[in-house]
Amino acid sequence: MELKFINEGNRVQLHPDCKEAVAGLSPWHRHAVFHRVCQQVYQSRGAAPAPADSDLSVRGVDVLRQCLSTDDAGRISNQITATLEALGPNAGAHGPVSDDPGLTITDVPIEGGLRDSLRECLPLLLNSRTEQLLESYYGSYFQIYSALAYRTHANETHIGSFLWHRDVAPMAQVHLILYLTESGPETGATMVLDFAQTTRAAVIGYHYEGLDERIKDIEEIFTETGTDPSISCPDLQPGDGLVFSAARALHRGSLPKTGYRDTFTLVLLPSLVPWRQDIEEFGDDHIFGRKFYRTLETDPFQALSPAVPIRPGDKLSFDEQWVLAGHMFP
Ligand SMILES: O=C(O)CCC(=O)C(=O)O
Ligand SMILES: [Fe+2]
Repeated sequence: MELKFINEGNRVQLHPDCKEAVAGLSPWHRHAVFHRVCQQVYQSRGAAPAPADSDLSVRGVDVLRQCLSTDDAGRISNQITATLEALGPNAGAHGPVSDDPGLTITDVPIEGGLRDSLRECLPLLLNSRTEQLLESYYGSYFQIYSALAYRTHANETHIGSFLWHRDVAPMAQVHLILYLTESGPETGATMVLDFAQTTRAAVIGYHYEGLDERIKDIEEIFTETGTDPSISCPDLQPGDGLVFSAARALHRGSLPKTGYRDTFTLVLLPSLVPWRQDIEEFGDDHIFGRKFYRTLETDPFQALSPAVPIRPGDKLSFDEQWVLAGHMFP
């Protein structure tokens, strides 16, 4: 299928004649086609991506040291405490809001002074070195689709994203997690398996497991292969970040053994324009105020990727081999 486009300033719009064809693709495929368009636009602007030889490109995970000073990270963590305290005595500032393990994680509303601080963090997180890392991974510009902050309290029971999974998301979706508290075996962390091991797990049949099928110990499935998984779980200081490919690399959070873990996550996707331009044109409500996280069910060809309803019969079926294997493109 040849796609036609209409130029609109720095962006391109899909030609109306092609809309139906693109809408008929699977959500993964539609997002991959959009990514290809982003790569062509990037190259046509004379931007040459650096070689994709970083750990993020080759393995699917990389560490970003000292995006913020330890003091600044601690100050934001204190703002999270103040934000939750202001919501009431049982809003998750000093303990989980209930015994339900699902409520071990407290979403923090990003408003007021906390929002000002996190807005100021964006250029520190996406500094020129990280911009280069991401642009070489993508071969294109990228956008911040949304950002979320959460406080995770100590708990024995791991559920949801604290069990091994891949996010049901466009293959290009990258998460950048800024740690505001220390990360390590005692203090809570994020564990990632690289692309090669993720593919090996997919061959055995472990890939996009639903919430009820996810496991806590990935060793269980690797015993079948006679190999041990090599899990990446770097110790991080407050102010360090972790960046990983959320749909292509198996990962899970690990809960702190005492106290709490504070994190700020950026959800990144390919873009026709540099990430700053979306903010200059549209502000940052879409970043800090999003309530819709099912990024596959969005239209990447429209600015800010608004949600599009999944069409009847267009269920998310996991039968595309390239998706299961964790490839970026079909
Ligand atoms: O909280 C964590 O450490 C992991 C979160 C996660 O699964 C994700 O960002 O996709
Ligand atoms: Fe995840």
